[in-house]
Amino acid sequence: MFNVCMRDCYDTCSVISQFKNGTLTVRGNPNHPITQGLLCPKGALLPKWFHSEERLKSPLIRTGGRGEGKFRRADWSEVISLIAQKLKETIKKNGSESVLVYQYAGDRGVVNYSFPLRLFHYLNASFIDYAICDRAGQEALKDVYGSAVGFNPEDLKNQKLIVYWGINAFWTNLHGFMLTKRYGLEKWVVDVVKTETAKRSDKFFQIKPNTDVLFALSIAKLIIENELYDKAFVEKNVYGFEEFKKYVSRLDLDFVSAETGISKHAIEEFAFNYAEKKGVIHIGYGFQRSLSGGEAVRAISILPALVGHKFGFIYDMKTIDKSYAEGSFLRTKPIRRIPQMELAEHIESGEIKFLYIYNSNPLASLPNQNRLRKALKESDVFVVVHDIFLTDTALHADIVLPANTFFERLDIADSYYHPYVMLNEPVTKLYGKSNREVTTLLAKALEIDNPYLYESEEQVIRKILEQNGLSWEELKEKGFVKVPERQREYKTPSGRIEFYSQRATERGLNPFPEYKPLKGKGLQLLSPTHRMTITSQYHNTYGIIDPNLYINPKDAKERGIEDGDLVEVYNSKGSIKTRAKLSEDVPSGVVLLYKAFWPKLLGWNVNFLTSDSTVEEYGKASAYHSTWVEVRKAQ
Ligand SMILES: Nc1nc2c(c(=O)[nH]1)N[C@H]1C(S)=C(S)[C@@H](COP(=O)(O)OP(=O)(O)OC[C@H]3O[C@@H](n4cnc5c(=O)[nH]c(N)nc54)[C@H](O)[C@@H]3O)O[C@H]1N2
Ligand SMILES: Nc1nc2c(c(=O)[nH]1)N[C@H]1C(S)=C(S)[C@@H](COP(=O)(O)OP(=O)(O)OC[C@H]3O[C@@H](n4cnc5c(=O)[nH]c(N)nc54)[C@H](O)[C@@H]3O)O[C@H]1N2
Ligand SMILES: [Mo]
Repeated sequence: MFNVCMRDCYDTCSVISQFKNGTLTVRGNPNHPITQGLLCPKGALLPKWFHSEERLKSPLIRTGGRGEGKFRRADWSEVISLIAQKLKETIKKNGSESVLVYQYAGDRGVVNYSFPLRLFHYLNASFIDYAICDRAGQEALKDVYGSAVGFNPEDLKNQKLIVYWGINAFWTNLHGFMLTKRYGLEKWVVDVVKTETAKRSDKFFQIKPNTDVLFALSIAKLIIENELYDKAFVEKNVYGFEEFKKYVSRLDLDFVSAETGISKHAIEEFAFNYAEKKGVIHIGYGFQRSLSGGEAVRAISILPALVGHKFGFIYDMKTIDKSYAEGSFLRTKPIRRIPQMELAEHIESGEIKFLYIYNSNPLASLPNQNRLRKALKESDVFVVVHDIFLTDTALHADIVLPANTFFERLDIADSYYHPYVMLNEPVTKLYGKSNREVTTLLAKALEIDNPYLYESEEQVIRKILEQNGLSWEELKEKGFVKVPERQREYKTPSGRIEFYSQRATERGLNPFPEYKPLKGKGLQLLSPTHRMTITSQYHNTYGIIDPNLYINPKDAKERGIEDGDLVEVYNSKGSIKTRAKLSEDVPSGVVLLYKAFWPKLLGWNVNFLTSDSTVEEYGKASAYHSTWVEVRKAQ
């Protein structure tokens, strides 16, 4: 059978699976042009996740206090009618906008991700404005190019150089990393931390956090002043070049070097070699989650255009129109969206009375957990959580619904990295119901007879393929189809690549990327990805959690901390205790805790410390990395 690893991951692998004698086995699809039969360590362990004894098998109804973990088992008919009744009551008493559907990164299946939204559109409920992950970069690239869609990784085969800027590709985009290796590209890394990607690359530019704007602008300055830019391309395609040239001419390289921690020689080396090799820049998602992330992406994205490399950045793909699955046409009232990072605030205010959560574990993944948990405990919001496991979020629900996995249903998935749409077939059925099945049951219990709420997976998939000019037969045969590349224009106000961004000025920003020094109190806490997990997934099933605080030996010494010591990490948001791990990979001034594991398993995760501030000008983008902490030896 063909499956797709549905995790929120660049690679979106095509998988071939088998279910025999009660056991699932998986291998990579060798014919897939990008993933080429290789599974990452997480993917190879999927059967362990699938067969996990911890999977929810029956719906649960809360019997104790919220979060206490006391539930009773119930059958599906009881919980579905309870939810339907509660929905009706809430809408009647508090209006349809008091119902909020919160879903996100759990499963990328086109049907599974979106189908429940049909019901919530039909009910005119409130939705989330998804700003937790890549928002700042999306906005920044729209400012410069009119869209965040960049380079097709298949075309890397004709390239000389890839720059991994703020992305730990060896962990988060393994197949992309292998592709650049196969094609023999030179690899450079710009990162704060000496990551596994940095260790496996040809050049590493270790930058101080939040200073990428300066580094990118100084590279632009050198390329321009040494006449290494592509004059013909710039003249034809760029808006505001002369003003930009003036803007960067004022930069002092000694200042840049002091702020970024990158020597003048290394800045020159980057600029001259980059201009010669016309590298593709893979702009990461991780690093733009900070107060300076949007400005940084704007500055970095100018570099490929300067050297005449059309769309020479990787950020997003957006190959197909999937909106049919979501069915926003079912609404009769304008949509109200609640910023994802402001969930706690909107619970505190009492405006949300019914919260339906699926495909997401906000009680692990959202910042400022102490505030969110307090808000939930003190409010009268009715919470339904549909998940495969009893996560922290499920633990705080009034009703928990068991979900099945992508091995148990038909679906398709596209990728935000490569241009393939892939087929996912049901292999067997173990426990739980799909997001679509639950939606249909709820629609029935609510006595809604709209046919869109009862479509089968195949009906939705066929319609989407048809709308996008893709063949169902080819998909069935190969397990994947390629989405043809379309002619692309710059959808900016000037129709050009805007070095002077008119769109940015409309939001009160400087037309050119601006450097604003960010200095908090104490040590800056980064919370990037871990190799063996996808945000909060697999911690319980793969049994691998690295809860250590990575700290530079110099910072540790100043605090009398030795390797392995129990330390307290604290700030105004909270305090946690863990072991210190001394590491030169993390520069002085920065500490690192891996992101978002299950708090249930250790009593905490990094999001008990992270900042929930957002960047207003960049669509209320998250800023996890703009968190500062102090560390001391624990008693
Ligand atoms: N500190 C810190 N926090 C972060 C980040 C960071 O960098 N630092 N990164 C952020 C980013 S980039 C993201 S994208 C978010 C992601 O945060 P979330 O949206 O919370 O994603 P996951 O942690 O993957 O949780 C997904 C949940 O969906 C469930 N699930 C999986 N498949 C299905 C299914 O088919 N049906 C149903 N109903 N449920 C399913 C899983 O079991 C899991 O509990 O986290 C953010 N949190
Ligand atoms: N194994 C694994 N893969 C994943 C995920 C996972 O949890 N685990 N999550 C998935 C999701 S939801 C997403 S969004 C992507 C994220 O994929 P990545 O973009 O690779 O994510 P991160 O590891 O969060 O961040 C990348 C790097 O940014 C660096 N960084 C932080 N601040 C700065 C800065 O100011 N400047 C620079 N230059 N670098 C900085 C960090 O040190 C880190 O190495 O990965 C997806 N794939
Ligand atoms: Mo993400």
